[in-house]
Amino acid sequence: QIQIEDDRTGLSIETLRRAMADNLFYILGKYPAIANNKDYYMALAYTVRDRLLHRWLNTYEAYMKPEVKIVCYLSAEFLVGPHLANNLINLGIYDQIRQAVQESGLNLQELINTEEEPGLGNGGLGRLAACYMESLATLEVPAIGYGIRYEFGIFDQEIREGWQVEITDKWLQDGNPWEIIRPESEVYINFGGRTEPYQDDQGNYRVRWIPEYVVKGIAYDTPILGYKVNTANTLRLWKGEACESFNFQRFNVGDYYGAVDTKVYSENLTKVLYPNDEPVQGKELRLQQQYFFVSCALQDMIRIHLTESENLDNFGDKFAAQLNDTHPSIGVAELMRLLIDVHHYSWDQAWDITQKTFAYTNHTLLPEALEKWPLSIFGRLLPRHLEIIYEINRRFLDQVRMKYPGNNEKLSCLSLIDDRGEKYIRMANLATVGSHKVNGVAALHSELVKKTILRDFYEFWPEKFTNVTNGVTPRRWMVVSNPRLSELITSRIGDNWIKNLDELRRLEQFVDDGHFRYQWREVKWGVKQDLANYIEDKLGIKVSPDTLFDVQVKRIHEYKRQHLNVLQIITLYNRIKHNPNLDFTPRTCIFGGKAAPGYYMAKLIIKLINSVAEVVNKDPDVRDRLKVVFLPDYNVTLGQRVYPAADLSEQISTAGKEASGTGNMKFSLNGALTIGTYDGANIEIRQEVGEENFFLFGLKTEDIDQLRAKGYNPWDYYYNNPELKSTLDLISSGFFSHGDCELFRPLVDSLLHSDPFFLFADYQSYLECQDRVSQAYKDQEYWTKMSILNVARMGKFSSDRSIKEYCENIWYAKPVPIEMKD
Ligand code: DL6
Repeated sequence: QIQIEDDRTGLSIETLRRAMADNLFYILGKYPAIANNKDYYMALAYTVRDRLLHRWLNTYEAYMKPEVKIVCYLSAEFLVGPHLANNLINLGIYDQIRQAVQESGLNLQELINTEEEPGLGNGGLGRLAACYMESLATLEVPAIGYGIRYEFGIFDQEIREGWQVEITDKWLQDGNPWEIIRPESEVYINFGGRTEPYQDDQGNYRVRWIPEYVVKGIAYDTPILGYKVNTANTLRLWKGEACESFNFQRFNVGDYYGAVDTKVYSENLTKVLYPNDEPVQGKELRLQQQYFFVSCALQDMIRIHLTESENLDNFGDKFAAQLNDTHPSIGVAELMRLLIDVHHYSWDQAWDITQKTFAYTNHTLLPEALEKWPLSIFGRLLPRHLEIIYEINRRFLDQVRMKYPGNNEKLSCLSLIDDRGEKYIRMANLATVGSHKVNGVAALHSELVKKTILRDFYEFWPEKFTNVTNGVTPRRWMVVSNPRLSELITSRIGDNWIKNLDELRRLEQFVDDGHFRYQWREVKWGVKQDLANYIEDKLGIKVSPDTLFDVQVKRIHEYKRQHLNVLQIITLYNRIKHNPNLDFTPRTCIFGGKAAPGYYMAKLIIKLINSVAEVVNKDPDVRDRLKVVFLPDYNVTLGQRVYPAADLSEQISTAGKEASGTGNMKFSLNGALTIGTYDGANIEIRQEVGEENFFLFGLKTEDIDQLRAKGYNPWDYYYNNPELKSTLDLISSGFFSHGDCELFRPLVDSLLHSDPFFLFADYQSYLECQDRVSQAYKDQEYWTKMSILNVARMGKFSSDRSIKEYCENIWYAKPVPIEMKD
């Protein structure tokens, strides 16, 4: 007997199979005979979505209750990665679906592989937002993620003749089965124009904003399901649309193209994600994007609040809004505007609500990433906000004057306006003043925030500053991406670790169990073999899982020092060339990562990696003991293949430059050992896993400061270190560039003449450390013990822990378990 509901919710193999076939026919309009894997993926995705809709709707309803506090994560980026496998795991229906798919004559993994991932982020910051959304749901904390539904996400990377080529990312091309459009949640966003004072009926002085144009924001919702709970939170991404998509007035006077002009203009707003290039100052569209999504979010929050409350007095109790870096920090001025101009609160009331609502996370100390907007652009686009920012600044600087009478230096540093030349709005200052808490993303980083970029604010408000060390979700980064290791772990300690990562500690008891170590190695070997197959398939390069897989995957940036890794590889190559029978631990050096399109040096580093690969991989003297591979188009999906297969994780940034890193956590959690500097979360990882299970090298932040103060001269290192010298000379000689001595000159010259990221200073220490790695890898039993201990002690780096800290210290938000109603 067949019931209709069954098809949407049932979990028997037979029902799942039928549901998929129904969706294939009724949603995709295809018969099995003409359907391809993409069609089946879509049919399956709808089948899964059906099964989480009940949870999603029940969750939404529960959040409407006045006493429920909702965390609103405001982020210009959400790098969520593919949804299907994660939803299967979190729903707890992976095995049923696999069987149903198999009984339909298909292979689940193949369907999973066809999913186009939404690349709505550049790297760490966007991926962190995604991990946090998943943990919020798993911990049953009410949350909405607010961001932008970019039509084109981060570009796809191809490698042609060793160079990066950027290809438009068309992730929406085949449709997106996970999102639901919510036309009823539309909002209107003003831009440009002017402001005008007026008196209302009661004689109050008010200001109204008469915009030049208005854009409509349309909400697209994606459910973010927690692991084995009923909570399905919402990721609400906004798309820009014209208020009126067709202008009849223009059409009637014969202006056919003008008739759709505003549509084109408005939709441009959310067309494309900005790659994190050089400074954004001149990029007006970027400021428009930021204001657009933040205003959409705040208006949405106000609407939600007013459905259950009469006024906004308790807005700060209903919502905690987290500013993910300064990108959404215009929200401070926007909430003030909404409260004062639209809802008629007094300045003081509005300011209390605003400060109570917002908190700000800083993710970088790099000067080029610190946002400041020229006043000219800002005032033209957001005239009312400029007035509000001036008033916030006036009041704030009065407080500063009170504390530091006559200290103009302090006023100038703390001011929201930089007026030392062309005037700018300093977004980090705005975010700090408008928030009740400011946090960095790892212990060292949070200390550096207090000592450097926000030093004067820290002195002024020490209690505002705190740290929340980043974390990653073990559901995606272990259960989904490394099922073999997850199963092995579960076979020994049960599966509670998936929700309580500290339980991994229980693995320590098996570290001396030879059979367990054998199984551990087998798992690693199998996953390495999979990656080796992938590499051969994609690049035609044969690599052996018996070699040490030494991996550096992350955005390409000089501060991350992929080129230090390359210098090391060339040095190893030189050693083999000088002594072909050298006792050498065979290594496969794997790289992956995108360079920002406008960042020439980063692109040249990619070219260098590929050029070195070309020479080393085919040199018969090397005898396959050293291989170099650059994996094109590194993204979340590829990360899921790579982290589990690594033996060695390269975390070699210049000390003080990597705010936290999260790749470092994903590697270690999957049993790779880290070679790393004293930077970001490396420090805390080392503390947790034990000094003896971590390969530390290089200068610390204070050493670098001293060296800089003393006068750093890279030439000294070049002349005094023969291996370094011959490595550099080999690059300059054109050996890796078919005799072209000019190709890599910008890189080599930058190192010799300034070396801003202190590669030469760390080179020797790095090489010696790599020698220790090679030595350690020879003793596989010992290496396996270190690998197990790494995994066993990584509990701290679950994003569940980070989220609990945010809830306790910053958001004051509590779990709300969802009861299922029909
Ligand atoms: O906090 C997430 C992530 C850190 O792990 C990285 O260390 C850091 O570089 C990254 N920061 C950015 C900065 N972008 N902006 N602005 O992506 O954040």
